[in-house]
Amino acid sequence: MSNLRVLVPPVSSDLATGVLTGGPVSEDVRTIRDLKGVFFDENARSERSQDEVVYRVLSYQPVPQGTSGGLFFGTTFVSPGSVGEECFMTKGHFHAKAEASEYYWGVLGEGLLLLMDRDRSLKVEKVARGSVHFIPAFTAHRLVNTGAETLAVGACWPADAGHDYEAIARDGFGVRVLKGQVLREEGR
Ligand code: M6P
Ligand code: ZN
Repeated sequence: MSNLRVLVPPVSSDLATGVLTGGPVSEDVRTIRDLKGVFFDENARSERSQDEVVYRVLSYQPVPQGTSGGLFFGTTFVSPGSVGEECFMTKGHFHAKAEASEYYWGVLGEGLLLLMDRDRSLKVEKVARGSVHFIPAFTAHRLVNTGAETLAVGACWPADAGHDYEAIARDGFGVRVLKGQVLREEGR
């Protein structure tokens, strides 16, 4: 027998905050400017400070995007706030490889996970510290911060899932979350 070296993995996730450190960790930031057409009240969005951060995503992508069999790991941090009465949220997406599924889990804060399948059937799940959310194949997903603190949500998704933002930009998500209200949005 011979000694085998024990390695320290390159990335850590702070379980209390979801913050990823080490490398390589990438950061994507979405400001009010980037979210044109996402909120119901586009006027309210266009009139406010465009540089305000709505959410950011830290991710660890150890294999090239598109790698079959690979996995990515990340945390989404959605700021507290609203555009008009509508709570801050992510753009939301289907996967480009539509059959790819994903896990989300609540780390910090309070929010909702909006899920919409290909027939536009909706499901809304409560996101809280420790909640585990399986996002099935063919299902669009969007996070909403309904609380007063940052919402941090972990995610693990296939490296070849990709993002399809078009369908939601065109047809909407079918549900709008205002402060204290979850409303079905009909006929768009
Ligand atoms: C999670 C994952 C990412 C996604 C991010 C932000 O971290 O699902 O793939 O990019 O949330 O969501 P969106 O791409 O809809 O803005
Ligand atoms: Zn996804």
